[in-house]
Amino acid sequence: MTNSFIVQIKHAVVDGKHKEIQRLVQSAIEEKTSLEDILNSGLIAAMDVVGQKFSDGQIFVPEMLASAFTMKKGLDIVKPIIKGADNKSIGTIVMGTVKGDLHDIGKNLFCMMLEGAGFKVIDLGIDLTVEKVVQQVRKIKPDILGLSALLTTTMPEMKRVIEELKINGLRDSVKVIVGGAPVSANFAKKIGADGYGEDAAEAVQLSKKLVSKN
Ligand code: B12
Repeated sequence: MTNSFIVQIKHAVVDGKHKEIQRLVQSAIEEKTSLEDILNSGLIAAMDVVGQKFSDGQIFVPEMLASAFTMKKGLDIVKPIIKGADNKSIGTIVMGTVKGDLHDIGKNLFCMMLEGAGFKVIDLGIDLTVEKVVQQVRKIKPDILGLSALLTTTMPEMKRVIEELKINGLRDSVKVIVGGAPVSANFAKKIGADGYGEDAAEAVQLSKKLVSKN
């Protein structure tokens, strides 16, 4: 069911009303709206509208930035609740957005949900060179490496990372998962990744499955 807070949250993100978003998310939580609804029907649904408006030429980068900023402020309220109490780590995951790509909202959301599920998450950030990713995998020795890309032009970087891991003899020591709006299960298979998650919830399940096979 979509309640009025969800509708207001969605509108606030679409319109970039960053001053209102935290009060709205807080009120929705107080009214016992599920976090899943706040995220999926409110915050995330808003970004789809923003993307469509951008594609249609109704808005431009500054408006998209304002929406992204508002979304992030909304996520800041949800974050401590999702992360929950201190859990014993069920595995280590290194995450990052590939070279040339500055989109990090989806990655950050996935990181939050992984922490909530008990993973130790090391977020390397955005615009990561292949060399930096490989160097961090060598140093941290994570169970999983997660790569995010939101641009069709940056997706090939994921393949480059996998190839470089192979060249450095590290490919068999880490599971590689990929995601982001333009990425698909088919693409993941084609570049030799170990998995793909369409959204953060599915990606957490995938990550759990991958560490349980270790
Ligand atoms: C917000 C936004 C921006 C913000 C980003 C701010 C930020 N800090 O992230 C700003 C304004 C900076 C921006 C800039 C640009 N953007 Co932009 N942006 C978006 C927008 C509207 C929303 C993205 C988003 O946050 N979605 C919400 C999150 C929650 O979803 P998500 O990222 O897909 O993540 C989920 C899953 O994919 C998955 N997931 C994500 N990562 C991972 C990783 C793993 C390992 C796994 C398993 C799962 C997983 O879990 C997440 C949670 O469920 C999209 C449109 C869209 N609907 O995608 C365009 C969009 C991605 N942008 C686009 C474009 C073109 C650009 C620019 C080139 C615009 C320009 N002319 O400058 C620049 C590029 C900058 C760069 N070098 O990266 C295009 C890309 C088109 C294409 N075919 O490549 C889109 C699709 C808009 C459009 N419809 O045209 N953008």
